[in-house]
Amino acid sequence: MLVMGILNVTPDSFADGGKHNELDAAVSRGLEMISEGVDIIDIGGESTRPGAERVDEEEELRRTIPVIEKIAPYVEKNGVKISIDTMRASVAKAAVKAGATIINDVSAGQSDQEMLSTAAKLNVPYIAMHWRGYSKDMNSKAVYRDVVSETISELEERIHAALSQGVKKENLIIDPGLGFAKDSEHNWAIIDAMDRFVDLGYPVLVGGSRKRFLGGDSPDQREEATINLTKKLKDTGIWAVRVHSVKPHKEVIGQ
Ligand code: PMM
Repeated sequence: MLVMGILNVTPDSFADGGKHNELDAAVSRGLEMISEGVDIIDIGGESTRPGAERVDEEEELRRTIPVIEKIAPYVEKNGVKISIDTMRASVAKAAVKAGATIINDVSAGQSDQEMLSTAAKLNVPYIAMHWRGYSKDMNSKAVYRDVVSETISELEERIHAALSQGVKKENLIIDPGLGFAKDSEHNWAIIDAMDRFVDLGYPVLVGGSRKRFLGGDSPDQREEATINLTKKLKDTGIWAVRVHSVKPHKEVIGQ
């Protein structure tokens, strides 16, 4: 099981804030993750937390591309990959040009009409996450009769869309989208049924790190619960966990 380390380049991501320090802080966190044994660094410039507003394309490019360019020279020799966490085809394209080799699209092609064909052309692994709409009002879409079956069938629709736009089967990775249009009980039901997602036959990425369903009043208070989640997922056959802290998860996995 692999560890994907989260590198969010958003104004609230680095404690000392300020645009001047943002690039340096992001690059040094990326290099720190490499030294901790990360497998993939997931770089994103748009917050997808519940309630978050969208950022414009120019700002997303400004936040992410320089970080990728600066980290890219260090990744290959350490056997690490960079993924770009974006819903925009243009950002995915620029990121791959700058050195990213995986596209992580939380909307699974539903936000940008050009995304699936762009991913097909770029011919890199493409992560398709279960998504019902933008963060601003996604909580109102957390309505299910059977969350596991519905999440699976909606993911299957996205798999079909990706394949029909030319994304190769061997490049597809799926993600149940913990916390995206899902209440706490929905997230836990999905976690308990992880074998059904693995059985779909695609590598499965799970991103539960520090999310609200883990309890606690702030993201920092959810670190222990995040580590326990990785312990729980360890033997389910999933491909990777997407987490903020790399080291404890590498330890749990035992690599
Ligand atoms: N979660 C967030 C952002 N990107 N990508 C994937 N594939 N899966 C996720 O669960 C996911 C994601 C939001 O979490 P953050 O604000 O802590 O980055």
